[in-house]
Amino acid sequence: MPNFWNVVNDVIQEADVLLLLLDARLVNETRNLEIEKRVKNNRKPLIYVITKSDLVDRKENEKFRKEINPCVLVSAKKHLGKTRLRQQILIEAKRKGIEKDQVTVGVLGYPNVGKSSLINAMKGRRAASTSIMSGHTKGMQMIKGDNRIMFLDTPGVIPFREKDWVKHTLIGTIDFTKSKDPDLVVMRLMEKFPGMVESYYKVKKNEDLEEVIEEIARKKNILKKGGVPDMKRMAREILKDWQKGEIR
Ligand SMILES: Nc1nc2c(ncn2[C@@H]2O[C@H](COP(=O)(O)OP(=O)(O)OP(=O)(O)O)[C@@H](O)[C@H]2O)c(=O)[nH]1
Ligand SMILES: [Mg+2]
Repeated sequence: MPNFWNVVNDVIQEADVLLLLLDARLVNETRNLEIEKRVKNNRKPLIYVITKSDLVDRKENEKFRKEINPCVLVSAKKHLGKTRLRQQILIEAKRKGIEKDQVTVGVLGYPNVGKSSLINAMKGRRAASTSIMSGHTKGMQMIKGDNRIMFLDTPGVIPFREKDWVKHTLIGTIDFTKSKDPDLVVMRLMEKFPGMVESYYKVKKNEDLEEVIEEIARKKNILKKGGVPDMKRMAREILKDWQKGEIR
């Protein structure tokens, strides 16, 4: 993936207020301390925005509210939290003494967390291009939200030295078609959310996670020659359903 940090740095300079978007299913995993540090060094206000809140129980995310502040829960898909977010942006701008008619808001985060989708939801129509494939937005894009707010969409970035490809596949930074060992990722998913995959595919829980994947493959008839469950192909299908937000 190309290095987009130069775009992110420019946006941090340019914006009055920054949003750091976090995926509701992986809030801690999508925090980016490098972005947070850069925003802080520039003395700009930062609002944490938990996206895709339609994919989790509300209760799940309430606990994060205490740790990360200020924090707004949104769903671009269901159009939730938009008014709260708008208010919070204007509050932060005022607190910072920004007197301009129009506040410039930089939208930052990991690839695929829903930056472009949120901007579209705030605007009320499609203006920023979105995709299930990560790395979709490739440069900065200015999009007028309304007469008070101008959004700057950015390409997603991951911390410099972070090489955790399993985590990146869970987040969707690496998409399911490109994952080398999808079975390892699915096992991490099952460890993180016990019972979720099993209940989605309606199979019994089993301490042996490989057997769970095999069981699902048998049920779905995803088999190799000779009728043996095709673990890798099944795991890739599971990842696809996860990345598309079907499994929850
Ligand atoms: N369920 C659900 N899915 C969402 C929501 N917001 C975005 N998505 C999905 O997440 C995927 C990525 O959305 P984008 O808006 O393109 O994400 P991005 O952060 O701009 O991604 P890059 O430009 O690649 O960094 C798409 O498949 C969207 O449909 C949401 O609120 N709920
Ligand atoms: Mg985008």
